[in-house]
Amino acid sequence: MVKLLSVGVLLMLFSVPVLAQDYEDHDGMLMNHGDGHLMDMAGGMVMGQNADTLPGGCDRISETKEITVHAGHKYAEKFPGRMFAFDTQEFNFKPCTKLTVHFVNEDNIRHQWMMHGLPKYLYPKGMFHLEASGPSKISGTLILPPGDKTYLVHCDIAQHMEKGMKAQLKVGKGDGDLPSIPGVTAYIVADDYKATLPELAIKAEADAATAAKAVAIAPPVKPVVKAPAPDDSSITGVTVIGLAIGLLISPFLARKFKGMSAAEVVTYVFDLLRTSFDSLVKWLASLMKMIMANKHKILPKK
Ligand SMILES: [Cu+2]
Repeated sequence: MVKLLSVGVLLMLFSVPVLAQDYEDHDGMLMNHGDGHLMDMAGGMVMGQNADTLPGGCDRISETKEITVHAGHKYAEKFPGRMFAFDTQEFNFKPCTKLTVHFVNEDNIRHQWMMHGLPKYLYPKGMFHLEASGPSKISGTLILPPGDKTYLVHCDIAQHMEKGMKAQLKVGKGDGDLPSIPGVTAYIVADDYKATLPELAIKAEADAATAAKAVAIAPPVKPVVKAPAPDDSSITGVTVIGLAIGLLISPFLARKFKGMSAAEVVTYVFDLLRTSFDSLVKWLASLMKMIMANKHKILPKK
């Protein structure tokens, strides 16, 4: 009898988590924080809610649509190598559609349905964002802008997008496709799941053997005659002198350039260079003259 009772208690204990798996509905519990930001204490959040302001360029709401998007690990099973996904990877709506999204998170972790690239004057940070912790449902409404554009929709939790929770929403004809949308566009980093691991290992070994053979067959490469290395000591000397001069004149330059624009500084530097070049030429000319004069003086004596 005690045995039976304990089995009953155990069964009840195990059934509690199963019963608790019901989806929490955030929609009735959300508090409005203004600016289209709604939140509740259970981890539900809506940002960029806009049910009544028309985006610029929309004369009226063209259509009113409602969609339900599911999110969870199980939707990624058909995409090899992915961990999370939405149940839909591509959405298409007419410009100026009033869209209500019911977002159902089916995992025991946090997921988001985050849309980017919306006009920032209407949507804070250009985003419309639904977020739900654990198995739950949350809903939000926005009005899509006019024009043909493709919007990124993803889950922004670290690595969830890279692991597959990524979609695109095309308004009108869209303006192209985004990469790495599971089942829609090619992955930027493609994985190969056609071969099994032992097959891949054999292939890698064969590749390595071929490469080794190619190296053995290739004629010996003539050693390239190296040009004599420039005298390092002279470079060091010049560098040291340059550094010393730089250090000496930098306080003067800093004072000189204070309050000058970049263009003015450049003009000043070029002017300075030109003046120093001129005086260098003059100095060389006079030096030459002096030498020549000396030559003339010396030559007759020889
Ligand atoms: Cu996620």
